[in-house]
Amino acid sequence: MPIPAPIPVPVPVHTTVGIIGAGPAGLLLARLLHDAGIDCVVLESRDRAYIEQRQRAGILEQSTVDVLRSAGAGERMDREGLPHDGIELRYDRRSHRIDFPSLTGGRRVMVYAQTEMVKDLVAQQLADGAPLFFDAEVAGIEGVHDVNDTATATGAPTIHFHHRDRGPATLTCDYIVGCDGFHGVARNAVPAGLRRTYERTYPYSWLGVLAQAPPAYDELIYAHSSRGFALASMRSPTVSRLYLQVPGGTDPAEWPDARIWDELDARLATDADPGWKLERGPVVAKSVLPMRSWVVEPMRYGRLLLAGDAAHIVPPTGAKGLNLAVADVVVLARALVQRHVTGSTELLDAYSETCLRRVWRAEHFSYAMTELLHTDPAHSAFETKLQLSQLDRIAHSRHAAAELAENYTGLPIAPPSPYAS
Ligand code: RFL
Ligand code: PHB
Repeated sequence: MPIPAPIPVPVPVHTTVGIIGAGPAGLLLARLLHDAGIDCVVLESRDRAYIEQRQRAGILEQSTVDVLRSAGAGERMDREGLPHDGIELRYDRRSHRIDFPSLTGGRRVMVYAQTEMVKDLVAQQLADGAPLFFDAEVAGIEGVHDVNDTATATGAPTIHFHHRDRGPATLTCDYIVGCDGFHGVARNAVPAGLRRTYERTYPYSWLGVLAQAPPAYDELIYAHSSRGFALASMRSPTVSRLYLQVPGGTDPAEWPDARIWDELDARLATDADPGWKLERGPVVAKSVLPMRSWVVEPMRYGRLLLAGDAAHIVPPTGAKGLNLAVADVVVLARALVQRHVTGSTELLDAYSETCLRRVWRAEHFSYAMTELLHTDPAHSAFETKLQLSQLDRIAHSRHAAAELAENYTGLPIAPPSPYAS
Protein backbone atom coordinates (compact mmCIF):
# COMPACT_ATOMS: atom_id res chain seq x y z
CA MET A 1 0.00 0.00 0.00
CA PRO A 2 1.51 3.40 -0.94
CA ILE A 3 2.43 5.58 2.04
CA PRO A 4 0.32 8.79 2.01
CA ALA A 5 2.32 12.00 1.51
CA PRO A 6 2.76 13.86 4.82
CA ILE A 7 1.04 17.21 5.29
CA PRO A 8 3.75 19.87 4.73
CA VAL A 9 4.78 21.55 7.97
CA PRO A 10 7.20 24.48 8.12
CA VAL A 11 10.80 23.55 8.98
CA PRO A 12 11.66 25.35 12.25
CA VAL A 13 14.64 27.72 12.20
CA HIS A 14 15.76 26.83 15.73
CA THR A 15 15.48 23.83 18.01
CA THR A 16 17.08 22.60 21.22
CA VAL A 17 18.47 19.37 19.71
CA GLY A 18 19.00 18.98 15.97
CA ILE A 19 19.20 15.29 15.06
CA ILE A 20 20.78 14.22 11.77
CA GLY A 21 19.52 10.85 10.51
CA ALA A 22 16.33 8.83 11.01
CA GLY A 23 17.83 5.40 11.57
CA PRO A 24 17.21 3.60 14.86
CA ALA A 25 19.51 6.01 16.77
CA GLY A 26 17.95 9.26 15.53
CA LEU A 27 14.35 8.05 15.78
CA LEU A 28 14.69 6.63 19.28
CA LEU A 29 16.56 9.69 20.54
CA ALA A 30 13.79 11.93 19.18
CA ARG A 31 11.20 9.82 21.01
CA LEU A 32 13.09 9.90 24.33
CA LEU A 33 13.66 13.68 24.13
CA HIS A 34 10.10 14.44 23.07
CA ASP A 35 8.77 12.37 26.00
CA ALA A 36 11.01 14.40 28.34
CA GLY A 37 9.65 17.69 26.95
CA ILE A 38 12.81 18.63 25.02
CA ASP A 39 12.35 20.17 21.54
CA CYS A 40 14.09 18.42 18.71
CA VAL A 41 13.96 18.12 14.92
CA VAL A 42 15.06 15.13 12.83
CA LEU A 43 16.50 15.63 9.32
CA GLU A 44 16.76 12.52 7.12
CA SER A 45 18.26 12.53 3.62
CA ARG A 46 16.24 9.55 2.31
CA ASP A 47 12.49 9.10 1.87
CA ARG A 48 10.24 7.20 4.25
CA ALA A 49 9.81 4.12 2.06
CA TYR A 50 13.59 3.74 1.72
CA ILE A 51 14.38 3.83 5.43
CA GLU A 52 11.48 1.50 6.21
CA GLN A 53 12.64 -1.16 3.76
CA ARG A 54 16.41 -1.27 4.26
CA GLN A 55 17.20 -4.90 5.27
CA ARG A 56 19.55 -4.88 8.25
CA ALA A 57 19.67 -6.20 11.79
CA GLY A 58 17.30 -8.71 13.35
CA ILE A 59 18.22 -9.31 17.01
CA LEU A 60 17.22 -7.01 19.87
CA GLU A 61 19.04 -7.37 23.18
CA GLN A 62 17.04 -7.56 26.40
CA SER A 63 17.80 -3.90 27.23
CA THR A 64 16.80 -2.73 23.73
CA VAL A 65 13.48 -4.52 24.18
CA ASP A 66 13.03 -2.88 27.60
CA VAL A 67 13.83 0.59 26.22
CA LEU A 68 11.39 0.22 23.31
CA ARG A 69 8.64 -0.90 25.69
CA SER A 70 9.23 1.98 28.08
CA ALA A 71 9.24 4.44 25.14
CA GLY A 72 5.79 3.15 24.13
CA ALA A 73 7.20 1.62 20.92
CA GLY A 74 7.02 -2.03 21.94
CA GLU A 75 3.42 -2.97 21.29
CA ARG A 76 3.83 -4.56 17.82
CA MET A 77 7.23 -5.96 18.80
CA ASP A 78 5.57 -7.81 21.71
CA ARG A 79 2.83 -9.09 19.39
CA GLU A 80 4.91 -10.08 16.37
CA GLY A 81 8.50 -10.43 17.65
CA LEU A 82 9.89 -13.86 18.51
CA PRO A 83 11.51 -14.08 21.97
CA HIS A 84 14.51 -16.42 21.92
CA ASP A 85 16.12 -18.12 24.91
CA GLY A 86 19.23 -19.36 23.15
CA ILE A 87 21.27 -20.00 20.03
CA GLU A 88 22.74 -23.14 18.56
CA LEU A 89 26.43 -23.41 17.71
CA ARG A 90 27.44 -25.94 15.04
CA TYR A 91 31.06 -26.86 14.45
CA ASP A 92 32.91 -29.96 13.34
CA ARG A 93 29.47 -31.52 12.54
CA ARG A 94 28.50 -31.14 16.22
CA SER A 95 25.68 -29.02 17.71
CA HIS A 96 25.60 -27.27 21.03
CA ARG A 97 22.85 -25.06 22.43
CA ILE A 98 23.63 -21.99 24.58
CA ASP A 99 20.77 -21.36 27.00
CA PHE A 100 20.61 -17.64 27.80
CA PRO A 101 18.26 -17.42 30.82
CA SER A 102 20.08 -20.06 32.86
CA LEU A 103 23.48 -18.49 32.11
CA THR A 104 22.54 -14.84 32.57
CA GLY A 105 19.96 -14.77 35.35
CA GLY A 106 16.97 -14.65 33.06
CA ARG A 107 18.04 -12.54 30.06
CA ARG A 108 16.89 -13.35 26.53
CA VAL A 109 16.75 -11.67 23.10
CA MET A 110 13.96 -10.81 20.65
CA VAL A 111 13.94 -11.50 16.93
CA TYR A 112 12.35 -8.36 15.51
CA ALA A 113 13.68 -6.82 12.31
CA GLN A 114 15.23 -3.35 12.26
CA THR A 115 12.83 -2.50 9.41
CA GLU A 116 9.87 -3.16 11.74
CA MET A 117 11.38 -1.21 14.66
CA VAL A 118 12.00 1.74 12.30
CA LYS A 119 8.41 1.56 10.98
CA ASP A 120 7.05 1.63 14.56
CA LEU A 121 9.21 4.61 15.58
CA VAL A 122 8.40 6.56 12.39
CA ALA A 123 4.64 5.98 12.78
CA GLN A 124 4.80 7.03 16.43
CA GLN A 125 6.83 10.15 15.66
CA LEU A 126 4.62 11.28 12.77
CA ALA A 127 1.51 10.72 14.92
CA ASP A 128 2.56 12.65 18.02
CA GLY A 129 6.31 13.23 18.08
CA ALA A 130 8.91 15.81 17.20
CA PRO A 131 9.12 17.16 13.62
CA LEU A 132 10.70 14.62 11.24
CA PHE A 133 11.69 15.72 7.73
CA PHE A 134 12.48 13.19 5.01
CA ASP A 135 14.38 14.19 1.82
CA ALA A 136 16.37 16.68 3.91
CA GLU A 137 20.05 16.11 3.23
CA VAL A 138 22.53 17.72 5.61
CA ALA A 139 25.52 19.20 3.76
CA GLY A 140 27.49 20.28 6.82
CA ILE A 141 27.42 21.73 10.31
CA GLU A 142 29.26 24.59 11.99
CA GLY A 143 29.55 26.37 15.32
CA VAL A 144 29.68 23.22 17.42
CA HIS A 145 32.95 24.25 19.06
CA ASP A 146 30.93 26.80 21.03
CA VAL A 147 30.71 25.21 24.46
CA ASN A 148 29.54 28.45 26.06
CA ASP A 149 26.12 27.74 27.59
CA THR A 150 24.66 31.05 26.47
CA ALA A 151 24.75 30.26 22.75
CA THR A 152 23.03 32.91 20.69
CA ALA A 153 21.56 32.71 17.22
CA THR A 154 24.82 34.07 15.78
CA GLY A 155 27.16 31.72 17.63
CA ALA A 156 24.85 28.71 17.80
CA PRO A 157 25.59 25.35 16.29
CA THR A 158 24.05 25.36 12.82
CA ILE A 159 22.96 22.59 10.45
CA HIS A 160 23.01 23.40 6.72
CA PHE A 161 20.71 21.16 4.74
CA HIS A 162 18.87 20.90 1.45
CA HIS A 163 15.24 19.81 1.37
CA ARG A 164 14.13 18.20 -1.91
CA ASP A 165 11.03 20.42 -2.26
CA ARG A 166 11.94 23.46 -0.18
CA GLY A 167 15.58 23.97 -1.19
CA PRO A 168 18.50 25.06 1.00
CA ALA A 169 17.87 25.93 4.66
CA THR A 170 19.58 26.23 8.04
CA LEU A 171 18.58 25.05 11.51
CA THR A 172 20.27 26.51 14.58
CA CYS A 173 20.39 24.29 17.68
CA ASP A 174 21.66 24.22 21.23
CA TYR A 175 23.08 20.76 20.51
CA ILE A 176 23.54 18.74 17.32
CA VAL A 177 23.47 14.95 17.37
CA GLY A 178 25.02 13.07 14.46
CA CYS A 179 22.95 9.88 14.08
CA ASP A 180 23.84 9.81 10.38
CA GLY A 181 25.51 6.43 10.16
CA PHE A 182 28.87 5.33 8.79
CA HIS A 183 28.60 7.49 5.63
CA GLY A 184 27.32 10.57 7.49
CA VAL A 185 28.78 14.07 7.53
CA ALA A 186 28.44 15.10 11.19
CA ARG A 187 31.73 13.70 12.46
CA ASN A 188 33.64 15.78 9.86
CA ALA A 189 32.98 18.76 12.16
CA VAL A 190 35.37 17.26 14.72
CA PRO A 191 38.79 18.72 13.79
CA ALA A 192 40.95 16.04 12.17
CA GLY A 193 43.66 16.63 14.76
CA LEU A 194 41.29 15.69 17.60
CA ARG A 195 39.68 12.68 15.90
CA ARG A 196 41.15 9.21 16.32
CA THR A 197 39.88 6.27 14.32
CA TYR A 198 40.51 2.60 14.98
CA GLU A 199 39.74 0.10 12.26
CA ARG A 200 39.96 -3.53 11.27
CA THR A 201 38.70 -5.03 8.03
CA TYR A 202 38.15 -8.73 7.45
CA PRO A 203 39.14 -10.73 4.37
CA TYR A 204 35.56 -11.94 3.72
CA SER A 205 31.97 -10.68 3.41
CA TRP A 206 28.50 -12.04 4.07
CA LEU A 207 25.98 -12.93 1.42
CA GLY A 208 22.67 -12.01 3.09
CA VAL A 209 19.53 -13.75 1.81
CA LEU A 210 15.86 -13.20 2.56
CA ALA A 211 13.71 -16.23 1.67
CA GLN A 212 10.04 -17.09 1.85
CA ALA A 213 10.73 -20.29 3.71
CA PRO A 214 10.08 -21.35 7.30
CA PRO A 215 13.14 -21.00 9.59
CA ALA A 216 15.56 -23.90 9.83
CA TYR A 217 15.02 -24.33 13.54
CA ASP A 218 13.25 -22.48 16.36
CA GLU A 219 16.45 -20.61 17.34
CA LEU A 220 19.33 -19.06 15.38
CA ILE A 221 22.11 -21.40 14.23
CA TYR A 222 25.69 -20.10 13.98
CA ALA A 223 27.91 -22.54 12.10
CA HIS A 224 31.67 -22.83 11.76
CA SER A 225 32.65 -25.16 8.93
CA SER A 226 35.67 -25.76 6.74
CA ARG A 227 33.55 -24.39 3.85
CA GLY A 228 33.03 -21.08 5.72
CA PHE A 229 30.63 -19.53 8.21
CA ALA A 230 26.84 -19.80 7.92
CA LEU A 231 24.02 -18.28 9.96
CA ALA A 232 20.37 -19.32 9.86
CA SER A 233 18.19 -16.53 11.25
CA MET A 234 14.58 -15.59 10.68
CA ARG A 235 12.12 -12.75 10.33
CA SER A 236 8.85 -14.60 11.06
CA PRO A 237 7.50 -18.16 11.14
CA THR A 238 7.38 -18.06 7.32
CA VAL A 239 10.41 -15.90 6.39
CA SER A 240 14.06 -16.89 6.83
CA ARG A 241 17.10 -14.61 6.93
CA LEU A 242 20.22 -16.54 5.99
CA TYR A 243 23.88 -15.61 5.70
CA LEU A 244 26.90 -17.27 4.08
CA GLN A 245 30.52 -16.22 4.35
CA VAL A 246 31.76 -15.34 0.83
CA PRO A 247 35.00 -13.80 -0.44
CA GLY A 248 35.15 -9.98 -0.33
CA GLY A 249 33.98 -8.45 -3.62
CA THR A 250 31.57 -11.33 -4.43
CA ASP A 251 28.82 -10.49 -6.93
CA PRO A 252 25.46 -11.87 -5.63
CA ALA A 253 24.75 -12.97 -9.23
CA GLU A 254 27.40 -15.70 -8.70
CA TRP A 255 24.98 -17.25 -6.21
CA PRO A 256 21.87 -18.65 -7.92
CA ASP A 257 19.23 -19.87 -5.45
CA ALA A 258 20.08 -23.59 -5.70
CA ARG A 259 23.75 -22.89 -4.94
CA ILE A 260 22.75 -20.89 -1.83
CA TRP A 261 20.54 -23.69 -0.45
CA ASP A 262 23.09 -26.43 -1.23
CA GLU A 263 25.85 -24.46 0.49
CA LEU A 264 23.72 -23.72 3.55
CA ASP A 265 22.85 -27.42 3.88
CA ALA A 266 26.53 -28.37 3.61
CA ARG A 267 27.77 -25.77 6.14
CA LEU A 268 24.97 -26.41 8.65
CA ALA A 269 25.22 -30.24 8.52
CA THR A 270 25.42 -31.98 11.91
CA ASP A 271 25.91 -35.60 12.93
CA ALA A 272 23.32 -35.01 15.68
CA ASP A 273 20.66 -35.06 12.91
CA PRO A 274 22.23 -36.53 9.76
CA GLY A 275 19.22 -36.18 7.45
CA TRP A 276 18.60 -32.54 8.46
CA LYS A 277 18.05 -30.07 5.59
CA LEU A 278 16.68 -26.55 5.32
CA GLU A 279 13.19 -26.16 3.96
CA ARG A 280 13.61 -24.26 0.65
CA GLY A 281 11.51 -21.42 -0.70
CA PRO A 282 11.73 -18.42 -3.05
CA VAL A 283 14.71 -16.12 -2.41
CA VAL A 284 13.32 -12.57 -2.42
CA ALA A 285 16.50 -10.53 -1.74
CA LYS A 286 20.25 -11.10 -1.88
CA SER A 287 23.08 -8.72 -1.07
CA VAL A 288 26.74 -8.78 -0.08
CA LEU A 289 27.79 -7.03 3.16
CA PRO A 290 31.42 -6.18 3.88
CA MET A 291 32.69 -6.82 7.41
CA ARG A 292 34.35 -4.04 9.34
CA SER A 293 35.24 -3.02 12.90
CA TRP A 294 35.64 0.76 13.25
CA VAL A 295 35.49 3.29 16.09
CA VAL A 296 35.93 7.06 16.10
CA GLU A 297 36.88 8.84 19.32
CA PRO A 298 35.77 11.03 20.99
CA MET A 299 32.00 10.78 20.55
CA ARG A 300 31.57 14.40 21.63
CA TYR A 301 33.11 17.62 20.41
CA GLY A 302 31.68 20.80 21.97
CA ARG A 303 27.98 20.94 21.09
CA LEU A 304 28.21 17.96 18.70
CA LEU A 305 27.47 14.44 19.91
CA LEU A 306 27.80 11.31 17.79
CA ALA A 307 25.66 8.19 18.28
CA GLY A 308 25.29 4.78 16.64
CA ASP A 309 26.99 3.88 13.35
CA ALA A 310 28.20 7.50 13.01
CA ALA A 311 30.71 6.63 15.74
CA HIS A 312 31.24 2.86 15.52
CA ILE A 313 30.72 -0.15 13.26
CA VAL A 314 30.92 -3.81 14.21
CA PRO A 315 30.90 -6.91 12.01
CA PRO A 316 27.37 -8.37 12.34
CA THR A 317 28.41 -11.75 13.82
CA GLY A 318 27.57 -10.63 17.36
CA ALA A 319 24.30 -8.86 16.35
CA LYS A 320 25.47 -5.72 18.16
CA GLY A 321 25.27 -2.75 15.70
CA LEU A 322 21.65 -1.76 16.24
CA ASN A 323 21.81 -2.48 19.98
CA LEU A 324 24.85 -0.25 20.43
CA ALA A 325 23.01 2.57 18.65
CA VAL A 326 20.13 2.17 21.13
CA ALA A 327 22.47 2.14 24.15
CA ASP A 328 24.21 5.34 22.97
CA VAL A 329 20.98 7.31 22.67
CA VAL A 330 19.69 6.09 26.04
CA VAL A 331 22.86 7.48 27.67
CA LEU A 332 22.61 10.65 25.59
CA ALA A 333 18.93 11.27 26.35
CA ARG A 334 19.67 11.02 30.09
CA ALA A 335 22.50 13.53 29.72
CA LEU A 336 20.38 16.00 27.71
CA VAL A 337 17.54 15.65 30.23
CA GLN A 338 19.94 16.42 33.09
CA ARG A 339 21.17 19.49 31.17
CA HIS A 340 17.57 20.59 30.52
CA VAL A 341 16.29 20.02 34.06
CA THR A 342 19.25 21.13 36.18
CA GLY A 343 21.58 23.01 33.83
CA SER A 344 24.38 20.58 34.74
CA THR A 345 26.56 19.23 31.91
CA GLU A 346 28.07 16.51 34.09
CA LEU A 347 26.52 13.60 32.16
CA LEU A 348 27.12 15.30 28.79
CA ASP A 349 30.76 15.76 29.73
CA ALA A 350 30.97 12.05 30.54
CA TYR A 351 28.96 10.95 27.45
CA SER A 352 31.84 9.89 25.22
CA GLU A 353 33.67 7.99 27.93
CA THR A 354 30.49 6.31 29.23
CA CYS A 355 29.52 5.07 25.77
CA LEU A 356 32.99 4.10 24.63
CA ARG A 357 33.49 1.77 27.58
CA ARG A 358 30.49 -0.31 26.42
CA VAL A 359 31.28 0.18 22.72
CA TRP A 360 34.73 -1.37 23.12
CA ARG A 361 33.25 -4.40 24.91
CA ALA A 362 30.84 -4.89 21.99
CA GLU A 363 33.70 -4.33 19.52
CA HIS A 364 35.66 -7.05 21.28
CA PHE A 365 32.74 -9.48 21.35
CA SER A 366 31.89 -8.89 17.67
CA TYR A 367 35.51 -9.30 16.66
CA ALA A 368 35.92 -12.45 18.77
CA MET A 369 32.71 -14.06 17.40
CA THR A 370 33.81 -13.18 13.87
CA GLU A 371 37.31 -14.61 14.31
CA LEU A 372 35.94 -17.71 16.07
CA LEU A 373 33.38 -18.65 13.45
CA HIS A 374 34.81 -17.66 10.04
CA THR A 375 37.29 -19.46 7.83
CA ASP A 376 40.13 -17.04 7.17
CA PRO A 377 41.91 -17.84 3.88
CA ALA A 378 45.21 -16.89 5.55
CA HIS A 379 44.72 -19.28 8.48
CA SER A 380 46.89 -22.33 8.91
CA ALA A 381 45.66 -25.67 10.31
CA PHE A 382 47.00 -24.47 13.67
CA GLU A 383 44.56 -21.53 13.79
CA THR A 384 41.67 -23.76 12.75
CA LYS A 385 42.51 -26.08 15.65
CA LEU A 386 42.47 -23.08 18.02
CA GLN A 387 38.98 -22.13 16.76
CA LEU A 388 37.67 -25.66 17.31
CA SER A 389 39.27 -25.83 20.73
CA GLN A 390 37.60 -22.56 21.77
CA LEU A 391 34.21 -23.74 20.43
CA ASP A 392 34.63 -26.92 22.46
CA ARG A 393 35.48 -24.84 25.54
CA ILE A 394 32.23 -22.88 25.10
CA ALA A 395 30.34 -26.17 24.74
CA HIS A 396 31.84 -27.68 27.88
CA SER A 397 32.51 -24.82 30.27
CA ARG A 398 29.65 -22.99 31.94
CA HIS A 399 31.95 -19.98 32.44
CA ALA A 400 32.86 -19.78 28.76
CA ALA A 401 29.21 -20.23 27.72
CA ALA A 402 28.10 -17.59 30.23
CA GLU A 403 30.62 -15.09 28.83
CA LEU A 404 29.11 -15.58 25.37
CA ALA A 405 25.53 -15.45 26.67
CA GLU A 406 26.08 -12.28 28.73
CA ASN A 407 27.61 -10.45 25.79
CA TYR A 408 25.04 -11.72 23.28
CA THR A 409 22.03 -10.77 25.41
CA GLY A 410 23.73 -7.42 26.07
CA LEU A 411 25.81 -5.84 28.80
CA PRO A 412 23.96 -3.35 31.00
CA ILE A 413 23.56 0.19 29.73
CA ALA A 414 25.24 2.61 32.18
CA PRO A 415 23.10 3.15 35.31
CA PRO A 416 20.26 5.67 35.05
CA SER A 417 20.76 9.15 36.42
CA PRO A 418 18.43 10.60 39.05
CA TYR A 419 17.22 13.02 36.34
CA ALA A 420 16.00 10.29 33.98
CA SER A 421 12.35 10.80 33.08
P1 RFL B 1 21.70 4.08 10.29
O1 RFL B 1 20.65 3.04 10.42
O2 RFL B 1 22.74 3.90 9.24
O3 RFL B 1 20.94 5.47 10.09
C1 RFL B 1 21.63 6.63 9.67
C2 RFL B 1 20.62 7.50 8.97
O4 RFL B 1 21.22 8.76 8.64
C3 RFL B 1 20.83 9.11 7.34
N1 RFL B 1 21.84 10.06 6.80
C4 RFL B 1 21.63 11.37 6.63
N2 RFL B 1 20.54 12.15 6.86
C5 RFL B 1 20.63 13.47 6.58
N3 RFL B 1 21.74 14.06 6.04
C6 RFL B 1 22.86 13.30 5.79
N4 RFL B 1 23.95 13.88 5.28
C7 RFL B 1 22.83 11.91 6.10
N5 RFL B 1 23.72 10.88 5.98
C8 RFL B 1 23.11 9.78 6.41
C9 RFL B 1 20.77 7.79 6.59
O5 RFL B 1 19.97 7.85 5.41
C10 RFL B 1 20.16 6.89 7.65
O6 RFL B 1 18.75 6.86 7.59
O7 RFL B 1 22.48 4.30 11.68
P2 RFL B 1 22.01 4.14 13.20
O8 RFL B 1 20.71 4.84 13.44
O9 RFL B 1 23.19 4.47 14.00
O10 RFL B 1 21.66 2.58 13.36
C11 RFL B 1 22.67 1.62 13.31
C12 RFL B 1 22.15 0.34 12.65
O11 RFL B 1 21.44 0.65 11.46
C13 RFL B 1 23.32 -0.57 12.30
O12 RFL B 1 24.25 -0.67 13.39
C14 RFL B 1 22.93 -1.99 11.97
O13 RFL B 1 21.93 -2.09 11.01
C15 RFL B 1 24.20 -2.71 11.48
N6 RFL B 1 23.89 -3.82 10.65
C16 RFL B 1 23.54 -4.96 11.27
N7 RFL B 1 23.54 -5.00 12.63
C17 RFL B 1 23.18 -6.11 13.27
O14 RFL B 1 23.17 -6.11 14.52
N8 RFL B 1 22.80 -7.23 12.54
C18 RFL B 1 22.77 -7.23 11.16
O15 RFL B 1 22.41 -8.20 10.54
C19 RFL B 1 23.15 -6.07 10.47
N9 RFL B 1 23.10 -5.99 9.11
C20 RFL B 1 23.89 -3.72 9.24
C21 RFL B 1 23.47 -4.82 8.49
C22 RFL B 1 24.31 -2.55 8.58
C23 RFL B 1 24.32 -2.46 7.20
N10 RFL B 1 24.84 -1.24 6.59
C24 RFL B 1 25.04 -0.06 7.38
C25 RFL B 1 25.42 -1.17 5.33
C26 RFL B 1 23.43 -4.74 7.09
C27 RFL B 1 23.85 -3.56 6.44
C28 RFL B 1 23.74 -3.53 4.96
C1 PHB C 1 19.70 -11.16 11.41
O1 PHB C 1 18.67 -11.80 11.71
O2 PHB C 1 19.73 -10.37 10.46
C2 PHB C 1 20.95 -11.38 12.18
C3 PHB C 1 20.90 -12.15 13.33
C4 PHB C 1 22.07 -12.36 14.04
C5 PHB C 1 23.26 -11.81 13.60
C6 PHB C 1 23.29 -11.03 12.47
C7 PHB C 1 22.13 -10.82 11.74
O3 PHB C 1 24.40 -12.05 14.30
